[in-house]
Amino acid sequence: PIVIRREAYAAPDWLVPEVALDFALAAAATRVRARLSVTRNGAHDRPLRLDGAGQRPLSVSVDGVAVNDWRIEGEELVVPLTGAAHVIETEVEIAPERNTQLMGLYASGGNLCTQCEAEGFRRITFFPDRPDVLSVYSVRMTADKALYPVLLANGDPVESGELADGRHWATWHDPFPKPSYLFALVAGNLAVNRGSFTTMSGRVVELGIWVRESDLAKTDHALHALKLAMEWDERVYGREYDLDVFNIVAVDDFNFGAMENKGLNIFNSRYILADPDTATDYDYDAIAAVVAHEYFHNWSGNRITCRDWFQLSLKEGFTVYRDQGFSADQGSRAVKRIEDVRGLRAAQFPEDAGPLAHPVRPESYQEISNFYTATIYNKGAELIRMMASILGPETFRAATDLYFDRFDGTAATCEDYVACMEEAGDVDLTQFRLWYAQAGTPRVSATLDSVGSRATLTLEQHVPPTPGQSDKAPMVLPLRVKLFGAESGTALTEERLVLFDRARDTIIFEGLAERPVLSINRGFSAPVIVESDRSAADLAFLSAHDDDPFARYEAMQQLMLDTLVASAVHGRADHEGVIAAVANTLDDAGLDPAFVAEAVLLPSESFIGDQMAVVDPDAIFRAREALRRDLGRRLDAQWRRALAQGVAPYAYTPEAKGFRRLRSVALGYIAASGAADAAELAFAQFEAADNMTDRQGALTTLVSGTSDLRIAALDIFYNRYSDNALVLDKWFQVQALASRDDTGAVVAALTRHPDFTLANPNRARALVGAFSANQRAFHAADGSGYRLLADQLIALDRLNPQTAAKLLPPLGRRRRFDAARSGLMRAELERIVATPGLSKDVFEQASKSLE
Ligand code: HT7
Ligand code: ZN
Repeated sequence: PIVIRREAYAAPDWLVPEVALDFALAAAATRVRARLSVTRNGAHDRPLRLDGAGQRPLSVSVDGVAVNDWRIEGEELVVPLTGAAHVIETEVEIAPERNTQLMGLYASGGNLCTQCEAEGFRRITFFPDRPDVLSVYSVRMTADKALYPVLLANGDPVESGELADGRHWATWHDPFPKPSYLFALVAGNLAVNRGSFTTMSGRVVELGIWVRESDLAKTDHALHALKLAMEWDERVYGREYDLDVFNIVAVDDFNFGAMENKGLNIFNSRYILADPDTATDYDYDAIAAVVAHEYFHNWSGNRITCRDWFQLSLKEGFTVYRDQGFSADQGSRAVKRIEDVRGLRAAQFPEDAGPLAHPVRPESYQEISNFYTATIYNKGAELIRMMASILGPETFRAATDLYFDRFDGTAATCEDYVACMEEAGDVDLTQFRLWYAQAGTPRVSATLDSVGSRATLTLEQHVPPTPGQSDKAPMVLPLRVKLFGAESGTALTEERLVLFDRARDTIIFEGLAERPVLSINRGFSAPVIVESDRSAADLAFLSAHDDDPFARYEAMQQLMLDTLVASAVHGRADHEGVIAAVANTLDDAGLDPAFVAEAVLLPSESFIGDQMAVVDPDAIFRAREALRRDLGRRLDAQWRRALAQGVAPYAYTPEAKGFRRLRSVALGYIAASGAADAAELAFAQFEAADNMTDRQGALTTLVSGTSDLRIAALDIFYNRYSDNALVLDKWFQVQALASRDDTGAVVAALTRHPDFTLANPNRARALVGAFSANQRAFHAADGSGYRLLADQLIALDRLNPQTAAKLLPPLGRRRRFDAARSGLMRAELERIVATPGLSKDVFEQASKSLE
C-alpha cells in the first residue's frame, strides 16, 4: 500500500488562483469542462499534475490550443508546461447515478449532489485536489428544468436562464478562495424554507434550507438553530458571516453527518429533519449541534483551512470545541459536559487503546477517510479545551482573534494554532505540543495522604504504548483539584488548576480543618483516566456534596464502576453503596432532572469492559443486570415517582427534555426490576406518547423484555412509519441494540428485510453499526456476531468503501477479549483482508487490526 507521510509535505508545484467549471448535468452522464488558471509556484521545471480518479480526459488544451503531449500516470493527468502561467482546459464525462461510493457527484433521491471532502473532487474533474491549493470558483450548471428545477452552488448566485430544449442554466460565483474539498453543487427538485439573518455589521444574509417538498414542515428547528449559531459566533468569537446567501440542502444518502461547503452546506437529512412525532430530543439536540458545527466551519475550516490532511484536527477539533460551547449555552452546561465525556469514553478512549490508535496530528495514512475519527474530532476538541483552560477565557478569546486575523485566507497548521495560543497567552506550550504527537490516553494515579492539618497529593502519570510509539514522555495535564471536608461536607480549599507535567509530583495542602476528600479532574479538565484509591464511602460522599455537578456525576460513575467490576471479576456483589447513592440523588429535589437521569444511569457494558484486563461480556452483562434489578426493586417507589413527574403536553424546552429523559431511565429500571406491570407501563407510554422521545424510549424498554407486547409495539411502529426512512432507521436500530438472547438471529433476519439496504449509509449504520455496539449480541461466544459483521462489511465494501471501513473497528478490539473470541475475530479479519478487490479503505483498517 502507498503510505502518505506528514514529514513528506511539500508545497504545491502549481497554484490555481481561478477555476471556471461548466457542468452539463444528467444522472446517467454529466459532462464537466474545467478551465484552470495555473501559476508556477517557485522556480522548478516540473509539469502540472492534476489528480483524477479513473477518468480519461476527453480533451486537454493549454492556452486555448488542443494538446496531446499529456499523459496519465497512475490516476494523475500530467501536462508539460513551459511558462510561468497558463490556462488549462479539460473535459470529462462522469456517471452520477452509478456512483455508489457517494464521493464526488452522485444521485440521491432523484437529485444530484456532491461530496468532495476529503478527496472527492478528483472524481468530478482533474485538479490538484489538496487543501493548500486555494482557488476562486465560477460555476455554470445546465440541466433539464423539469427534473432539476433548482441549481445551487457555492457562493452567491449570478445569473440564470432557460434554453429552448427544456433545459435551464445558472451561474454562481464564490469570491472566497477555497480548496477543492469545499466545492459543492446541487441540482434537484427541492422546496425551500427561507429565513434571513442580519449580521453584526448590518448585512442581510438570505438563509435557505432545501428539502423535498413533503419534508418542508420539518425544517423549522434547523433554521432556528442556524440563526442561533450565527448570532452565537458573532457574540462569542466575533465571527461574522461573509456571503449574501447561506444554503443548506438535506440528502438521504450521505457518508457522514454533514459537510461545510462554502455557502452551500450539504447535510445528511437526519441532521435537518425534525418534528415531535418523528424526532427524539436526542435528534433535536444533534440537529442543532451539527447545524452549528457546519456553520462554525465557515471560519474554522473555510476562511482558515488546513495545509494538509495531517492538520485535520486544526479545523475539526476546534470546530467541535466551538459546537460543544454553543450547545452548552442552549441548555445545561453540566449535562452537556457529561454527554460529551460519555461520548469521548465510548468512542475515543477505546480507539486510543486499540490497533487503530493515532495521534491527534497523525504521522501517516493510507486512506485519509479513515482518519475522520473520534481522536481527530473529540480528543482534538479536548486539546483546545485544555489550552482554553490554561489561558483563561479572556486570553483564549484574544488568542483565537489573533489566529483568525493572522491566518485568514490561508491553509494553516496545528502548529500555527498553538503558536497563536502561546503568543497571546504569553505561555510556553512546548511540552503541551506532545498532545498532538503522542497517541494513547494518559493514566494518572492520584493518592491523597493527610496527617493532621496537612495533606499530600501524589500524582503519577503514564502514557501507554500505542502502535509505532512505544515510549512516551510525560504530558502537561491541567487538572482541576479541590478538597472537601469529610465531616462538614463543605469545601476545604478553593479549586486549583494544577499543571501536572512530570512523571511524578506532589502537591501539599496546609491548614485543613478536617479529613479531606479529593475531587480531581473536575469538569474533566484533562482527557485522562484517573485512578485513585478513594473509598466507596468517599465516592458516595462526593456524589452528594461536590459543588461541581460533573464531579458529582464522576464520583457516582466511579462508585458504580468499582461495584460492577468487583462483581464481574470477583463475583462480589455488594450493591448497598450504589443503591444508597442513587436513592440520595433521586431524593434530592433541588437537582435538575436531566442531571439526575445522567447520574443514575449505570456505565455502559463496553465502558465496564474497558476497566477489565480481559473483557468478559457475559459476566459484565450478568453483573450489570443484577445491579439494575436491585436498583429497580429497592427504589421502586422513587422510579414510579420519577415516571409520573413532569408529564405534560410536548414542549422542546430544557426542562421538559430533562423530565422525558428521567422518565425513560425510570421506565428502564422498573422493567429491570421484573415488576409484573412493567411491560404494560411501557406499552401504555408507547401508545399515549405525543412525541418520538417517549415513544422510542418505551419501545426500547419493551424490545429488551419478554412480553409479547414488544411484537405488537414493533408492528405498530413499523406500520405507522413505513414511509419515513429516518424513523425506520430507528426501528432497525432499536432491535439491533436489544438486550436479548435472540438478537443475533433477529439482526440476521433483518438483513434480509425488504426495507434493509446497504446502499443507504444511515440504514447500514442503524442495523449493522448498532449491532456491533451491542456487547452481548456482537460478542456471542460462537462468533456468529463477528461473522455477521464481516459478511455485511464485505458486501458493503463493494458499494461504499468509506462507510464499510467505519464499521470495522469493533473487530479490531480483539486483543481485549479471551483467546477464543480473539481467535474468532482474527479469523474474520483475515477473511476480510483476503477478499478479492478489497478497497484500500477497508484494507488499511483490517490490516492494522491484524498487526
Ligand atoms: N468536514 C466534514 C467531513 C465530511 C466527510 C469526510 C469524509 C467523507 C465524507 C464526509 N462528509 C463530510 C464534516 C464535518 O466535520 O463537519
Ligand atoms: Zn467538522
